[in-house]
Amino acid sequence: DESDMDAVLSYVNEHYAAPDSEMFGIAEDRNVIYLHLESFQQFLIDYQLEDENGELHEVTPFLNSIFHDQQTQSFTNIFHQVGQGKTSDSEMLLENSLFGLPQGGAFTQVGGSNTFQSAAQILRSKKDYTSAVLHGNVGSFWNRDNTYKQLGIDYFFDADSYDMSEGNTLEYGLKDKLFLQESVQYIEQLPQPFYSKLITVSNHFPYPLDEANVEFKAAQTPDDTINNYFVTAHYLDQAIEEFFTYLKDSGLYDNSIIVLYGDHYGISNSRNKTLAPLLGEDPETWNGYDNDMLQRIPLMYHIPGTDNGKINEQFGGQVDMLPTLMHLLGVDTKDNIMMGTDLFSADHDETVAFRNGDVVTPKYTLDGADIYDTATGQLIEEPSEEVLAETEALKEAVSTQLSLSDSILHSDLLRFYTPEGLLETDPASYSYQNQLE
Ligand code: GP9
Ligand code: MN
Repeated sequence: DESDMDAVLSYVNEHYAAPDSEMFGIAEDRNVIYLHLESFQQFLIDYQLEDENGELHEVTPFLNSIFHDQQTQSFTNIFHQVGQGKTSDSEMLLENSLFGLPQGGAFTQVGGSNTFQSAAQILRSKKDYTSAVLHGNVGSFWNRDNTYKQLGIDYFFDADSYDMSEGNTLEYGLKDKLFLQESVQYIEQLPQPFYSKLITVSNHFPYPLDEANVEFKAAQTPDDTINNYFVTAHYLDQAIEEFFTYLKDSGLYDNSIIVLYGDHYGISNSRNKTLAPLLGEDPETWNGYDNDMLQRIPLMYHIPGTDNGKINEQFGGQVDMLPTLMHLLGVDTKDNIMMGTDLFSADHDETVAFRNGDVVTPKYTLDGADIYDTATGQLIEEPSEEVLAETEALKEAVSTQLSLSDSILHSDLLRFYTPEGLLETDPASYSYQNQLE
């Protein structure tokens, strides 16, 4: 009930990480363009697949160039934190800095009824932003159509806004190249500044692709899911490259911040021993630590016109994306209810929670009952009292963070507390009909 909000408020006050003064506002008043890289894992970045002649082929050359660009703040130690809600859990994390639920999908269970203090709503309130989500699949998938109204998303361009004719789609919707090409006309018409998210789908399990679009040779393991993952990732890379060209042609590029992120793993743990040799690892010694390290996803803030881009090694998760973005846009988050902290802040909390309660920090990786040294990957077989105390505290911290997030969602706690200056969301005012033409 209402008093549960007290625990949330004191956690948030204590946990708050003040912005770094160099980074605060470096993307002020720019349009935000989130590019959702479906099932995209960090290991693909700079990865080269060896063919049967021993030749190496870069899988995602364009994304690699963005990763190394001086206009990009890139990260190498960001982990996905989704549960069974997969894509929609990643959306919950980055729109609200709240975790999905321990079971099922939060969008499905509470997305259509809860009160939120979302990115869209904060930016509308403080900076007069318009907001939009674009996705080439039916709007009801993951209950997005209802959830986005609760999030205060102004425009939702779903399958109805795209040419979904037979040859244009694969199992999970419109092919990425077509989706991104058609999307530009919509974002071009949005009142600026706008906050937008484009959700791709072609790099989705089990990674099918029509012959005409295959421009990369599959891997040669006994597992076709793994083999074709590289093929669809390459297609996604090309689609993103084309999209950057459209952005430049439309004039939107220069006054936007483009944020690229992976939503969750594409290769499940049960397949990782087959993947291991492609990563130069021995399947025989593959373990829980190795699985955990593969949960890293890309996160890149591409800010045209800047030149202080670098590859950041801070540890963090998707829960940190909302405060990080707000601070880049020059919006402080002191009064907001967020479970994560700004990745650029000196006070950023590098304790990363997996949805199942496992933990990664720069020092320890806690996988079930196993304790690993994160830097070396060594299993700590007989942990000292000190190590036990430290790792217990980490488990405790993560369990507090997850359970406070769960109580917010389960008890709809945000209806009891509105930060100063945050406008009320009116879900009934959105129909997602009669959108821009
Ligand atoms: C469907 C797409 C896929 O619209 O976003 O969701 P996922 O299966 O990855 O959760
Ligand atoms: Mn997904």
